[in-house]
Amino acid sequence: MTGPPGGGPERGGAAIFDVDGTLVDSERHGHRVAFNRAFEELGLPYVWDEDLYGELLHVTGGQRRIDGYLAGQGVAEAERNQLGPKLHARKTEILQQMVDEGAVEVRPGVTRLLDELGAAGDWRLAVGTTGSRGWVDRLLRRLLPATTWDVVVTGDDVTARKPDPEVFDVARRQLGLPGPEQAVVIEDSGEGLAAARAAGMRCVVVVNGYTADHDLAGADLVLDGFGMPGAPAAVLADSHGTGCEGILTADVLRILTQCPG
Ligand code: XBP
Ligand code: MG
Repeated sequence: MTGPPGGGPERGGAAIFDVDGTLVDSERHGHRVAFNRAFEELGLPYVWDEDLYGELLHVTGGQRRIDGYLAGQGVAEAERNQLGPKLHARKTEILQQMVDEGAVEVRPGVTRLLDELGAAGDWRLAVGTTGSRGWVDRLLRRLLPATTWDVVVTGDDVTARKPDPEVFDVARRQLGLPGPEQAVVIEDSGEGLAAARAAGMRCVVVVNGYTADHDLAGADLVLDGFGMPGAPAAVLADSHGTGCEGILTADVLRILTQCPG
């Protein structure tokens, strides 16, 4: 692969991908449906509609999301401590089933970018998600079988959730990167962006229907999709002048890992 346009660096770095909303469009018709089915199975009266779920998504981590919601419904802490883990475990099983049934889809352009990074031969690939290992591994195996991940960090491997940077700090350590500047994070949300920035990493945000109105100040590049040849995404912000024309490529990521400051 020749060097990127604009005389960018020859060597790649590490690309750390968020999962929900980034690699896959998993929230509106995936997790949200799984939560509602778990509520119904346990005889609870709760239904998270699409608008309410968009608000609840600001609480990262499904178990925390359930706990915060139940607290808001006036459920006492002792009962929440019983009910929350049970609900979340069942929801995770339901989501795994939904993944197996093809209910969750990879976002357009993701496979193209991952193939490009793999073919370049000098990129390390990682996942940094708040989601549970229970479904993450299964989803990566089933939906992105051609991608070899050097590191996969999930919500089960950290104590704090995004916007805390722990998930990306752990990914950097496991990748053996000397510093955060060799890594570029690809995220979909304000919480993910804040976590990446707190970890000292460059961050590309690929917004989706739930995150287009998030506070994305400080993102190094913002797109409304990964883009495909002939079907570029909209470039919503390009603070380093990468020259990205709506298709997120390995070259664009390469340039971002070398931007000063
Ligand atoms: C998004 C999340 C996750 C999912 C639900 O994670 O906050 O909690 O909404 O998955 P990310 P779990 O964008 O970091 O991938 O119920 O397994 O947490
Ligand atoms: Mg996300």
